This record gives sequence, C-alpha cells and structure tokens, in this order.
Amino acid sequence: MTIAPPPSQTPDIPLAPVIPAPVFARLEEGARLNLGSALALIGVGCDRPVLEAAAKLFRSVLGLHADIVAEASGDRPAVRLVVDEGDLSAGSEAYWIEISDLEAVVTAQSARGVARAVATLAQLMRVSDDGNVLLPQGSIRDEPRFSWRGLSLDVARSFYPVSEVEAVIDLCYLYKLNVLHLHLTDDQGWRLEIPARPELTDISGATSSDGGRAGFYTVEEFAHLQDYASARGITVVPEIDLPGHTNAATHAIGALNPTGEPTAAYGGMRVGFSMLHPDLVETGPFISDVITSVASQTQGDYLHFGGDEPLDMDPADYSDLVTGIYDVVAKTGKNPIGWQEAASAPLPSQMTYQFWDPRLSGADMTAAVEAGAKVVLSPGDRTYLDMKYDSTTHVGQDWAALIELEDSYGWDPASLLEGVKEEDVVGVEAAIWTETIHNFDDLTYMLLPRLAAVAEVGWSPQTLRDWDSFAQRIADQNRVWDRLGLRWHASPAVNWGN
Ligand code: TNX
Repeated sequence: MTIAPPPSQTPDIPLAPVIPAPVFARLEEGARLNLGSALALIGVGCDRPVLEAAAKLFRSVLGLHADIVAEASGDRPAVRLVVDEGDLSAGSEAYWIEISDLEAVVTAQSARGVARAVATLAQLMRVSDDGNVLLPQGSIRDEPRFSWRGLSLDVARSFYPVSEVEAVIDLCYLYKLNVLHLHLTDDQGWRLEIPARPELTDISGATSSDGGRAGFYTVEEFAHLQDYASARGITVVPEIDLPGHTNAATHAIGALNPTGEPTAAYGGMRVGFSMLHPDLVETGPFISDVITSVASQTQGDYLHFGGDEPLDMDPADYSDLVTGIYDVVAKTGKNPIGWQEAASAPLPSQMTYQFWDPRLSGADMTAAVEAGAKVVLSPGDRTYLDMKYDSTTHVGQDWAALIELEDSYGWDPASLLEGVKEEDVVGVEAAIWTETIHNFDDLTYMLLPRLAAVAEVGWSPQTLRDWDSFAQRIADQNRVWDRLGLRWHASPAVNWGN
C-alpha cells in the first residue's frame, strides 16, 4: 500500500471539528455511521497494547464500553485499525480514515499513525440520545508538519506519581503530541532511581519545592511509563539537568562539592546557583554512572542533558563539563539534546538545541544551526504553560509573559527566530515547570486549553492555522475534559458552548 500525500484542504471545505486541524478532511453533513452502544475495535497488524490504548481512550472520552474483537460478528459495524507498512514515503505518523455507513477504516504505516487516527476518531465520535456511538461519514488524510511535538513536565520541583503522569500521557495522545519530556532532576529533587547511586533517590527523592510533593520512579515504574507512552505513539525523553541545576545531586553526594560536605536541601525558586566542578575526582564517575544508567533505561533515541542557566559558573568550566557530558551521552548511542545555552560549548553539529529564553541573545544557537544543528522550539512567552494566564491566575509565574490561549496559538515556528528556518526546526514543545504547581488539578488547569494550541502549532500546516477556526473547535473540547474530570481554564476569548 502507498499512502499518497494528502490533497490540500480548500476554503470551501469546512475544517473537521478536530484539534489539531487535519491536513485534509471531507465529512458528510448528515450521514452517520452508527457503531451501536458497545464499540467494536478490530486490529490488523496492530499490537495488543496499541488496541488496548485505543479502547481505553474511546471508553474514557465517550463514557461507553469499547471492546477489541477478532472480527465483527454478522454485520456489526466496527472501527478497523490497519497497519500496512507499504511505502514509507509518507512518514510514520501519516494516516487515512474512511468512514462509510458500514465501518470506519484506519490505515497507517505504523502504530504511531494508528495512534494519531485514534485521536481523530475519539474527537469525532458522539453519543446519540439513545446511547449509540456515531461518526460522520467521509474521508480524512492527515500527517504532521513537524516530527517532534512535545510536552516537558517538571517532576523534579514537584513530583507527579505514575497514575498522574499516565493521565498527562492520555492528554498528549488526544492531541497527537509524540514526546513526553520528563525533567527528572533539579535543585529541589531527584526523581529517577539510579541503581549504582542509590543515595540520589534515598536522599533527594524525599525533597521537593516548598509545598510540592516528593517521590521518585523506580526502574520498573520508569519502564512502565515508557510502555504506557509507547502504546500511544509517544516517546519519553528523560532529562538529567547538568552541570547546573544540580543541588539534588550535591545534597545527596557530598564528594561532588569542594568542601566534601553535602549541600543543604533547597525548596526555593532561585535558579543558577548550583553546579558540578570539573576538577573534583568524583565528578566524572558521577556523570558517567548517571548517564549510562539513564541511557540503558531509556527506550527512545534521545537523552536530554539540560545545560541551562549556568549563571554562577565559570564559562570555561561550563564549556568543559558540557563537552564531556555530550561525549558520555553520545557514547551510549543516544542522541544528545540540551537547552539553548549549551550552544556556547564547542559541540558537534549533529546536536539538537531546545530554545526557551527569548531574553538571551541566541547568537550561539543560531551559529550552531548554521553549522547543521537542529532546534526544538519552546519559546517561554508562548509555550511555557507554567506562565499565568492573567495577573489573577492562582498559581504559576510571569517572568516570560502572561500567556492566554491566543498567545500560545498565534505563532509560526518557521519565522519565530531570525536564522532558524522551517527545515532547521525539528518541532515544538510546551513546558510546565512546577515550582508553584503542586497538584494534578492545578497542573491540568495550566495545561488546558493551552496544550491543545501548541499541539496544533506543531501538527497543522500553517495555511490551515486560523484563530477563529481554532476558537470554535476548542469550544467543544471542554465536553471531553469535563467527562475526564479535568480542571481547565475558561479562556475569555472562547465562547465555551457546553
Ligand atoms: C526557567 S526553562 C528554567 C526553569 C524554571 C522555569 C520557570 C529552563 C531551561 N530553565 O528552571 O523552572 O524557567 O518558568
């Protein structure tokens, strides 16, 4: 099978009520496929966990039963999910959906493409008054603009247990994000078990930001989270923040400090004061133990080593350490990624930088891009979802901006930064930092609705990006958030219907 590139949506065809907007959708006005009151799912070439993830999403979004069946009995209508590896030219997340009066058929070249189609179907399904699942008849052809569409979750300042991270993964799944970046270490806590260095989690797994929760993921829990994400076409990118933001490490291991003594636990909001020291004998073995362990625990291709805010660090020490850390990561076979400041070190050109701070000059990163490096865009004034919506928001910060829904939505990755073109951009990533966000309700309140806006920035072609259309389509999503019991913010520029 060949999945041809999708035709373009033309202005006379209304956009489907789906976020992110699909590249092409032609849905019938009145004609519906009636799937009955217990949804039947059939997989062809699709692994069991992928089908189970789909069934769970349909169940939670619709409040109705969905089961996985081998074949539909009689002429019971079903949703058929088909992986057909065929010609790979369309990219692994592309999918087709054809909905007739008999069945809904999804075709994709990979389980990831199927996962994206499932998200589209979950948003298109409605439950009729008599309890049947309905889908509009028609066709959809879709594929992402960027290959990296992420959310960075800071579990270091405030810990989020496995069940809550699963719920965050479910939201990423619903909006077709494919990267969950976990910020696992910082000054306030260390959240991933490193078997060779048990003191990291024994001591700094028990600390957090003031008012936040402590805890850590065991090796088994981290593996489980990655499996859970993978069934939804999502890759976990772990971040170990080095060589600054390291107070959790220096609090647990005194030998990382010139005094030989552990630093005090830190629960405040300051950044940039903690660091590793290149001249101490313990520093190299520590970096290598941690990175080697994290790499061996990581299913995905990327490992994030941080590199941000070396504010109090000698620039030569910073550059030495970052270069060394890059080499250790690269030796594990993982692709290194770091925050934009890492571009001040002489790193190889196959590096990926994550842009975040519009206040910094960015000249080093732009020069690195010119030499061939790639960029993930997380502009603080657009995609930092720990920024307050307005001055009255009860949690969050405002150093980058106050960010309403239209601000998260209204930008184009291809023209955000001088010297960074569309082809230099791997994708976009929202980030939520948790110095002030200490529980799940506050977390989803800050994510929703803005996460859906960033998802559309990363997925949909710029030609389909339109605030009025988005505002209309988002106005329907609170139906889903309410059913899931998630707290969300009613952005005033949207006419929330339900
Ligand atoms: C900047 S983003 C940071 C984080 C803070 C965040 C708060 C980045 C690379 N550094 O350490 O948590 O601002 O908004």
